[in-house]
Amino acid sequence: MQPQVVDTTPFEGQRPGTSGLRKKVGVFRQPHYLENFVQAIFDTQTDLAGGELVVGGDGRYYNREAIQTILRMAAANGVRRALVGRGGILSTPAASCVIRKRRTQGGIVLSASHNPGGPEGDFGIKFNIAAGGPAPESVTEAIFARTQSIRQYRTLEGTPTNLDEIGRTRVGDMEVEIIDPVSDYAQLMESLFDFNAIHQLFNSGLFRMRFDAMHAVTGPYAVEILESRLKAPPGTVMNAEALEDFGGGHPDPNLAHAKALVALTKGPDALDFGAASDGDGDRNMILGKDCFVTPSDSLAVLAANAHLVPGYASGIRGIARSMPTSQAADRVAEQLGVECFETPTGWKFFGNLLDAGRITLCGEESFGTGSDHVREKDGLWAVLFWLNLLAVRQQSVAEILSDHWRRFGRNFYTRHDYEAVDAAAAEGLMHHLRILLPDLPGRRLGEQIVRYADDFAYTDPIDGSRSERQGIRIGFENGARIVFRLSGTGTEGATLRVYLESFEPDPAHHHRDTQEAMRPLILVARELAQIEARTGRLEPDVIT
Ligand code: VG1
Ligand code: CO
Repeated sequence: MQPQVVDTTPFEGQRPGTSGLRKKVGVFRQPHYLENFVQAIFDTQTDLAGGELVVGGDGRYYNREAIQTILRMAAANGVRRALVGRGGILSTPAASCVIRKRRTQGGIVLSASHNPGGPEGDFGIKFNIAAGGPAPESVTEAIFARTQSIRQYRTLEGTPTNLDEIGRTRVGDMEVEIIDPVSDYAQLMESLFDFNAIHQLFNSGLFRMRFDAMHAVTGPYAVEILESRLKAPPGTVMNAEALEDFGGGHPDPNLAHAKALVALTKGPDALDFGAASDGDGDRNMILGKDCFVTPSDSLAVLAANAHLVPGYASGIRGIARSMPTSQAADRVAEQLGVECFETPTGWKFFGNLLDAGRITLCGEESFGTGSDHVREKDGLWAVLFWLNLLAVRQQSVAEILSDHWRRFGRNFYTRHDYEAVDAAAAEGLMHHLRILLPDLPGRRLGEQIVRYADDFAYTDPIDGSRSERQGIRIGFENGARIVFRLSGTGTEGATLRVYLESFEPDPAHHHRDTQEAMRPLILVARELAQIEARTGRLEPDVIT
């Protein structure tokens, strides 16, 4: 294998977004596009030379090709050893688990998460640091800066690596170990949860569940953990086969995209429990019989009940939630007497708090929940956590949720997404809101008085780094909030996200329909942001 230095020129727009660099497959396939970004990683992350690197992805279209490119470039850049999931597969939380367990210098994770795959779909790449988590902004900015001045990259010529056989091989001078993508992760799950109790629950014959892998990466993980180790009946995992295009679906576990699963939890023959995960296995949706647990509530419930689960039996140290996530978890933190942090959107902002031992659990409204066991959100972990609670509490999902609301009050919550909006119109809308901000406090909007209105900025309590313009926040006297943000993961136009939250202390009103209960606030948000006039949209594309 001959090392080569290839001349190249910079591409525009290689700045990572909320979670890595995401573009259409066609963009990634342009000659030198992927190579430039990967070389920028090696140029800025100098520990990788002579070190170890984990490589894997969610198995989407272009995953295998990208991995061959990365392995050749890693070898040419002096990486000593690469650990690759068999078939090029590693779910995002499993990649984080392997980086930590094997103490590597980092990992390259290939995924566009919940975005559709296939030749016309999306692809993505992100770098995770030695702690196992997504690179912080200082690192992603350094990588981006490098992509703007890059002139050359290093690679090798040679035959492709066989990714499908567990064992050791070489690329140039670099050792490559193809590892089982599931075993380290499954072992970690066994160390955290009471597998016996969950097995008993399945064995009772009284409990019926389905896990929808959405033809994405969690298929093999869920089959191994739920069906093989926990002995759930075969077929418990639906859409278990991981496909390059996710079967043409949209691997986003929410009420809009996991309709078949949702239907199974309704009606006379309803399942007791339904759960799903996304393209790369870091998101989760939790359903009970006729019952949907919002991700914000899920975080709060897990925090309030963590002491019932072996891995968290000694209590939790603190909780963090992303800014748009509901304040349900704050109430639990207060009662537990632990710290609670509000961070910008994106898992990278939890890393320092987790590393410093300030928090144990964290979550986002976007179907992301996790803990200090890895440095990514973790879909199957959340499902196992819920199963463990159901087994110990011997109650239904709906009972646990109602109980929780009675204890803490209910934070009604919904997110309205306007997708593929004209980018300039979306920027204009945000600008319009920013101009309104100073005049809002004290003003009545609909039924409520505004208490504060700002553009969220965050100073990391551990390293002091500052992140600005993280979303418009409007808080009302009664605890309700409206948040406006533009997505940082989309690949087409702009996506406007409107997050709405209102607090209801009275149990007599806890079982109202969310959209109905929140109608007045929804109308305030639409009017204030002039959504229809500015985007031409009457209704959101996706409601979660
Ligand atoms: C979205 C979510 C955010 C999440 C991110 C990555 O980002 O809102 O909470 O961390 O996706 O999740 P945005 O910028 O589009 O709102 V995943 O499962 O794509 O790694
Ligand atoms: Co994801």
